[in-house]
Amino acid sequence: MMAESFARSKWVFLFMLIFAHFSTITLAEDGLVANGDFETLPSNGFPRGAISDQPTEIPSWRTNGTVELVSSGEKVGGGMLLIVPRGMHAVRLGNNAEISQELTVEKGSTYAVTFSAARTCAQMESLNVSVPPASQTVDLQTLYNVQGWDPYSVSFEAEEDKVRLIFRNPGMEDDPECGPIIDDIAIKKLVTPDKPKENAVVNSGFEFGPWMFQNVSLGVLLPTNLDEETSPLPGWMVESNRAVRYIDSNHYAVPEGKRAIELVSGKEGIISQMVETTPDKLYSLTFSLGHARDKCKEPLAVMAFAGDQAQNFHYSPDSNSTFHVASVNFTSKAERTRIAFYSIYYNTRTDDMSSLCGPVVDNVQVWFSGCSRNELQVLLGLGIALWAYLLVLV
Ligand SMILES: [Ca+2]
Repeated sequence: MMAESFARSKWVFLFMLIFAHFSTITLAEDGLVANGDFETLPSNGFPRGAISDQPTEIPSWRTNGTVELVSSGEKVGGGMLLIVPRGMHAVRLGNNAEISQELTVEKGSTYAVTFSAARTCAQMESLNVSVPPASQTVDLQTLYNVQGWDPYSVSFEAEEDKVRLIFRNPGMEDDPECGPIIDDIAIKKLVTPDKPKENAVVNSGFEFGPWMFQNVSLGVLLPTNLDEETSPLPGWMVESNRAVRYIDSNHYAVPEGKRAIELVSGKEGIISQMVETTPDKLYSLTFSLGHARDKCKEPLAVMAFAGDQAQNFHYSPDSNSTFHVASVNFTSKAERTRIAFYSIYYNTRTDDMSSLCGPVVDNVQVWFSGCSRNELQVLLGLGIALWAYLLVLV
């Protein structure tokens, strides 16, 4: 009897152990990471006023160096008002300071990290975002909009089930009150969409991309990304120094679906993709060219590249629609053809004259449009031969 109950309790214990083990593996869900908005109350309360000597406790995060929890409405030494992107609190990273958090992810998957950042001083400020060994430094020098902060997205491929997401200020400024402010950190597991049969472009409508907060109207900036395998915008690269803006239909006019790209950096903001083509065939690149209805000052125009073809297109305003379709014909030269877009002009909004904006590109398609000249000659030859044959018969 004793032995039996002992055996039973042993099983119960084993079962509980297994259950406890599995319950600790909770994969990071799409959206804010734990205390990603820095609104969780620290055990000793939110710090008040200027930089304290005590290291700041930030729930769910590990810190290193001078990391401050800043509050909305707070001022720094020079009397400058600190920018808190959303909510009441955010963090500021001092020289070489960092915050990090461990995330449980799916090994081998690609994740996009979305975060909001603001610079505090006019100096060169940047932010290094890493999930070792992946690391990317985002330049915060350019102010893309008048509010002084912007959401950004970078991506990484998970090499382990547990990874550490690190934000570090690589700067060494003289003024200790300088250093980027970050807020609203979210992640999203990316899926690469299947390529439709008749279109060679992956993620042609930009519907697959990084996390966007429903109530943030600034879109998400996509900085330089030369690795098409690990891109926050699956299939696409941003092969320029400056960013392009990923926009949503909740806040912008989007030609098709819920997402599109706004080219906000003139010739310095280029998106591209290498598409699969069959050499020596005629193709058409078609895309929607639009206005985001964000008070962007016209004229709006893009330069579209497809293989060795480059053509510019001006957006022509139409009272019935916010976009029209443009196309470029090209003959493929290889098994991969580069398609790319940039904005010809540097546009700003008419209301504040300084927020950057530009033409919208969406629904990019590359489709087989016919035979090459050589093949046409062969067909023509065959046609003539057929006619000759028929004439002989008659
Ligand atoms: Ca779209």
